[in-house]
Amino acid sequence: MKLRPFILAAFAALFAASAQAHGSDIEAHQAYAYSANPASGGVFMVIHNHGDEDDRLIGVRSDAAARVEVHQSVMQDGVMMMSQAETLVIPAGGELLLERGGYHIMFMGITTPWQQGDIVTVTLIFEHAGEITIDVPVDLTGAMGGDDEAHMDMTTMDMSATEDGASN
Ligand SMILES: [Cu+2]
Repeated sequence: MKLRPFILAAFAALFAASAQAHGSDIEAHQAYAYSANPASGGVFMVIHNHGDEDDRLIGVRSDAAARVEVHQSVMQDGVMMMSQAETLVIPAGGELLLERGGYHIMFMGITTPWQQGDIVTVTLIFEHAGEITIDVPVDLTGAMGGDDEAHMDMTTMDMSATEDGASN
């Protein structure tokens, strides 16, 4: 007789947890992980907010690297620089793009070097939606962001070419 309310409470807690996850307005699409070297890499995706309230990405977490941060890439004097991004808003009914050359989830000190087809598990922490954990496939083919790399290389080459030209 004394046990019953206890069991009911446990079931209620379980039910509440799963209901919350299913009722989330936040959805991640087209996620992929890319690394150009064994030590660091990025995770990219489109985050949709199907709700009618703005949400914010307030943190990221993963066991796949020593440090995981939300970064922003910006072009500064022809050089691609990265800095830790402030809290990112996913507008109501809108989306947030994490892409090469823009916002991305940065993995520094990768635990095991990423191989094509590997899965990187990352937890996104949202102000309203809470924590959402997704399994992201590693795609080293660079199909989506190969352009960015090419632009970066070209920019560097153009810069040195200009400098050479000026000194001649
Ligand atoms: Cu970065």
